[in-house]
Amino acid sequence: MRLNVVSDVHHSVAGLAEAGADCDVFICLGDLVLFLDYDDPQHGIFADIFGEGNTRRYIELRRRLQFDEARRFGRELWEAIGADPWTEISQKVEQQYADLFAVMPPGLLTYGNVDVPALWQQFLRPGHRVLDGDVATVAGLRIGFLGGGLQTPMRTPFEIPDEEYAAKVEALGEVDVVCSHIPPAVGDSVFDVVAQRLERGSRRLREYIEDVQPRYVLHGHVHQPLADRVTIGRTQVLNVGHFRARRRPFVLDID
Ligand SMILES: [Mn+2]
Repeated sequence: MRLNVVSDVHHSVAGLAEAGADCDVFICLGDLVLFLDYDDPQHGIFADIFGEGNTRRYIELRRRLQFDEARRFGRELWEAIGADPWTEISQKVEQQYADLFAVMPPGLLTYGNVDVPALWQQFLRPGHRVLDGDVATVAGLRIGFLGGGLQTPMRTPFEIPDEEYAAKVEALGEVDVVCSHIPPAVGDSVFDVVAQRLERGSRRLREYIEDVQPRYVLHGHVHQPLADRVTIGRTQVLNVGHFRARRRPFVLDID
């Protein structure tokens, strides 16, 4: 059985329709929205609203981990245009979802941390099945899904408390494949060599892998990882890559 998997789409429409070709199952691990791209300050919702110069400054503050200053700067920008942030942002998120779901292949989908689950429903088309904390069985293969991320100072839109994430992990039971937006907490998987920072992986997911030993764990979230594959016992943990940069799916053949 062939799985074509994408993650971290970040409003990249190019190549998305084709990503579902020549496979038995298409899977998307979320992060559909492009809010802020550290490597591309001209694009994304923040740049659309405030322009490239302000975006560069905002990114610089966050790169230096000055999150309070970045938030203050953001507040000043919003006050200057006199708009309600959520109204503005949600309209732009909806536009990005409309663009993406129009070409999203039918398949199994879960949320990233840069997603707004409440806004997905209206854009789903027939054949789009959303799973988060539950299992799909395809040709006898049990595939468990874990959406979203854990809480960080970045305060991206779909971050959940550790206990809530752990409950979703526990709800999976035994599966053959785990599809999770974030990786397990393993040093080489969570370190981004370009951003030079550790992303948050899940310790509970790591424990689950040690106990249950699924054949594969497929994840995204870390755009430029130190290692895109690690093994934990018999389990292969594979980073499927940053679709916005790759423009093609990760292909996994399972016998
Ligand atoms: Mn991402």
